Amino acid sequence: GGAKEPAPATGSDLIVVGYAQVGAESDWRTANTESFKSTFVEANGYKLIFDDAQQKQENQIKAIRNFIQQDVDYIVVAPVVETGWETVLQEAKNAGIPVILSDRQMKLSDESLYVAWVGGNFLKEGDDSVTWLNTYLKSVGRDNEDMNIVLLQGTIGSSAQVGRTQGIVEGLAKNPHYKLLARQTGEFTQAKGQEVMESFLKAYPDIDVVFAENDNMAFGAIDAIKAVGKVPGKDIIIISFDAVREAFNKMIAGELNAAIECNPLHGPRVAEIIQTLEKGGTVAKIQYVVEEVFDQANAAARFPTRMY
Ligand code: GZL
Repeated sequence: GGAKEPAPATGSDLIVVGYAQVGAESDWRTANTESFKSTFVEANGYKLIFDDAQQKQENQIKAIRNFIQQDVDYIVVAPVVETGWETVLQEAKNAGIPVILSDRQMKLSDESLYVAWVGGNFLKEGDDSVTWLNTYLKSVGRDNEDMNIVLLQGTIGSSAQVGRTQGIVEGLAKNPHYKLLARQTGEFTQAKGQEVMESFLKAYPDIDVVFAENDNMAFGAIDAIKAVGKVPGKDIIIISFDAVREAFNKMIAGELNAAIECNPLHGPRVAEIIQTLEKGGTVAKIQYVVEEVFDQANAAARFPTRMY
């Protein structure tokens, strides 16, 4: 007969990857999950065990312990918050299972507890958001006006919130015209973002700018602003993070002014790390993804090629 068909991949030679995902709180998270589920497929030589922790750290820790029990080949974690991971990562190390971090970071006393991290530069994203506001206000001749600003924060203690808040707060502090009236977490969700923005609008009748630490909270803020009869993107400038597809729609519609990209497509990057490790190679510990700033000047042109 013809050339021998390659033996179908059996369970034994698939690389088993356990992914402890944060939850399903945002469009960004959905895209991030999709990136892993489309990368770690049998056709590529993987078996993915996926866990959605519903944004609870104890669920992620349970998932990691589960992966250790199943003796997976690699554990990937998107840590919901930065602290509280030493014990369970030590258990993974004792079991000889390499841990790769994706998306958010962990604060660890022993950096050897994980092999590598892939994600966005949250501090830079925060810096870039204030730089964008400075440039925008100058372009519309409002750089000498006092600006009343509110901040919708992400999940408190997550490195996306910590880095973005630091970049925003430090950047705003450099300009005496910027008055940061209030900050509060909207848990990266649209519903909570709307709720917090409603309370901000009641407390502060003259808000000029909203920073939302992800797009979904910005979408909630847009609805809250419309509900009090104000025009989002005009009466109140809105700056968000992630730059998911719906954010482009909102920028094109003029309701969102800027979206600072945080690329969620970490699947291929993590697969690259695993492939290198499988060959006994070494990988860079910290691997940033490429990120850009989008606004109403470039949103329409860039929208057609957006991947998430
Ligand atoms: C960023 C990621 C954040 C996104 C949110 O890397 O951790 O979590 O900005 C998501 O949309 O909920």
